Amino acid sequence: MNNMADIMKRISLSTFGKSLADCNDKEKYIILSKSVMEDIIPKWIDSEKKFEGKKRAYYFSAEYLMGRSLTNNLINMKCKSEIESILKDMGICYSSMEEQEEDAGLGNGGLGRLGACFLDSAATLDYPLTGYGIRYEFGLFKQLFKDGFQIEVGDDWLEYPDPWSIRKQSESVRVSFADGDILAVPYDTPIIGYGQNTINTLRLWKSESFEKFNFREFNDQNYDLSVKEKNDAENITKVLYPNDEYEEGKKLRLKQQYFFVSASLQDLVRRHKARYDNFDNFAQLHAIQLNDTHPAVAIPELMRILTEIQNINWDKAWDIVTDVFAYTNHTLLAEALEQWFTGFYKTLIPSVYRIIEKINFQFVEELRAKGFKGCELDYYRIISHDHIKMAWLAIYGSKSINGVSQLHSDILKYKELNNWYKLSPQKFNNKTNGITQRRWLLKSNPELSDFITELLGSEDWITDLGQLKNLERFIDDEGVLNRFLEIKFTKKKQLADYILEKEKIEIDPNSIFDIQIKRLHEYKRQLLNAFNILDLYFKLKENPDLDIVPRTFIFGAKAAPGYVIAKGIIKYINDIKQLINNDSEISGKIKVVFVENYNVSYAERLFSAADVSEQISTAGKEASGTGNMKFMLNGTPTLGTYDGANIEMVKEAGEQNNFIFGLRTEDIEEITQNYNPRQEYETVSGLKRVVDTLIDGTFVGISACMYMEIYKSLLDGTNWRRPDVYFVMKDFESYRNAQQNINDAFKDRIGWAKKCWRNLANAGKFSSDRTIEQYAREIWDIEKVY
Ligand code: NBG
Repeated sequence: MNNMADIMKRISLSTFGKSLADCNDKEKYIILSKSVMEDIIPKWIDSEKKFEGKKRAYYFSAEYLMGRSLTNNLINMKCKSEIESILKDMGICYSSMEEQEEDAGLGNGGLGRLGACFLDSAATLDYPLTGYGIRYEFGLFKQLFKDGFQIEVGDDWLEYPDPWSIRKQSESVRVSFADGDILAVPYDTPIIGYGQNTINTLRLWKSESFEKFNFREFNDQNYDLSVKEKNDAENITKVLYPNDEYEEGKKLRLKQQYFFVSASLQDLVRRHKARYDNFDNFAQLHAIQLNDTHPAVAIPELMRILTEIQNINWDKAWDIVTDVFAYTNHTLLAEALEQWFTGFYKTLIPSVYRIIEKINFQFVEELRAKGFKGCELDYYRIISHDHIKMAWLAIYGSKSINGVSQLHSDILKYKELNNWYKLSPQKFNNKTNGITQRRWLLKSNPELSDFITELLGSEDWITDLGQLKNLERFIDDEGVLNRFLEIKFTKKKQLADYILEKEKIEIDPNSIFDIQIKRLHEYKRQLLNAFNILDLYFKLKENPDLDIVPRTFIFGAKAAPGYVIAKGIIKYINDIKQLINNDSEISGKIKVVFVENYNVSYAERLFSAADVSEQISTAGKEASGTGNMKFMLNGTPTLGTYDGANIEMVKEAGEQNNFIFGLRTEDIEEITQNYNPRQEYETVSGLKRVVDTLIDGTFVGISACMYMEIYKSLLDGTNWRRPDVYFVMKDFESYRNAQQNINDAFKDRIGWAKKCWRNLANAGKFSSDRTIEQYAREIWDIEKVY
């Protein structure tokens, strides 16, 4: 990077109107990022050119959880140390500037982060993949704790302008709703592949009104009305819905979906028409992946554009559409399957609704011709009981449907979507999720990364994670294993310092760091973890000399603001934290931390410092999980159920190097009918004692009501749910045993390091590079362009 210092000085003057020396860290961060952008942009333009005329893939996703960009970009540009030293010469400290960047938190959890990892991998592998989505003005809420309760605060991530995106005003498009037209303005962010050979684009749309200001209303002194249209339009992309694995039938949410999908498709069609005068080759040049059903309205929208605007006949258009789209399913939870009330569609986007009716009609006719009738046929109706089933629409309109781990894809095929599988078996396939090693190892754990490079004698693993397998040869090398343990200790100390600063809790890096970080949901069973902690606490109270390795239990989780039980569980864990951390009698043998505002940047610190990875969902409920892979990549054994990708991870790294417990999917199927958690409650030692803390006054105050609800959900159920639907009580004993095994195994330091090492060495399969290769070859049919 030539003359970086000069560029920064210039940008400092033009952006902030003062000299660099007078700028604060935040301003300096922006100046540096803008300077980096100046370097990227010409390469970005070239990269765009090399894809011209080639088949390209498009990722349609309502969420992208990008986190911070600065360091990641410098790493992928391979110029981080160079920049650091230039800054040092200028008297600027890189790390304090790095901390100034807001996380781009435009996603809820795994689904949005997967999109971000995919973009990184595709660019690194030189695949033409463009991300399309929504530029939310407010991302996922910031979480605060007040007396242990979660409080949500707006995430104003654009308070300072985002230096990584460029507004492309001239490429705006018009999106029509029944109640008026909205302007969709694109903001492009470069996605820099590792080594900078390819720079792809993430294009996010912002909603604006055509009429920014109504002069007549203003003159009539109707000040609110003078900006009403502007405000209404901007509301569409104002805020990300904070629901994870739960769908809310809100009109605004539907508007968001249609808004970004329509804008993106219009963008593709416009570009296509600039080069070709018909659509005969459209499917040969476009593959669109629907990230869950949130963008599934793309299917009727493309039909509408092709038939009503481009005047292509219906059958031909349908052939194009069903050759372009592919759909990824991300959940097995019934409450997360999107259905839209037809009334919303009819009033907001009637022209699209009419197309869905036609698609539904066509499908029903097809099925009738095949001999389907009665309930058998009714099952498949896309519109039924005044609702549109978005998954049905996505499956019918796509050429491919995939789950995100082998278990999940099998459950889809043989159970949840078995009828669809029988209808079109060739559409079904699996694409086990992955994560990018650039962010989740190279960036977040440079210490371990350097060590790996040193041992392997090359950096090839950065773009070919399978190379980690070659670390197996050091499995009996105590020198290596000790170095690994030292590095882990360093990461734990760094985390301990950070937690002291942020959470004001002192933790001991010699204790076992046992970490559960993910969205808060009953099926993920943070409650199981909490019960075991309490059980251990009570045992320590009875016997303060109990021989255990000191443990630090760390949680990080946000609950959807309207999810009462999940919020109750957060409060409960915070209460447990208070009880335990303030009890001098147990002399710090166990500690509990619930980190505030868990996000991508916090995650980077947590994954790399973990000794134990908690992946304890009810078997058959976690579609894949990707946090599990981030721990594994940092050499952390999994304490987990046979669920999602855990199964494949353990297959790679060996069950003996992980701690697997609990019911399996087949057990659950077998016992569900007759399961009565009261039996466990009465007979499993210690269980009643911990469960009763929900109601016996151990924790008092205004949370009592929430706890009563949790208690009842475990023991009594409700009229819409069996007691303990997630089998917390049933799995308690086996979980506790697995925790005891961890305690025992951890004492043998070298034995423990070997388990960690096996996990690290076998994490290669879980690179999102592998996943993207599979999507590219098996679904999108796109080529790398160098
Ligand atoms: C989530 C699943 C995870 C999975 C991610 C990414 C939704 C709807 N699903 O198990 O719960 O890892 O998707 O595929 O957020």
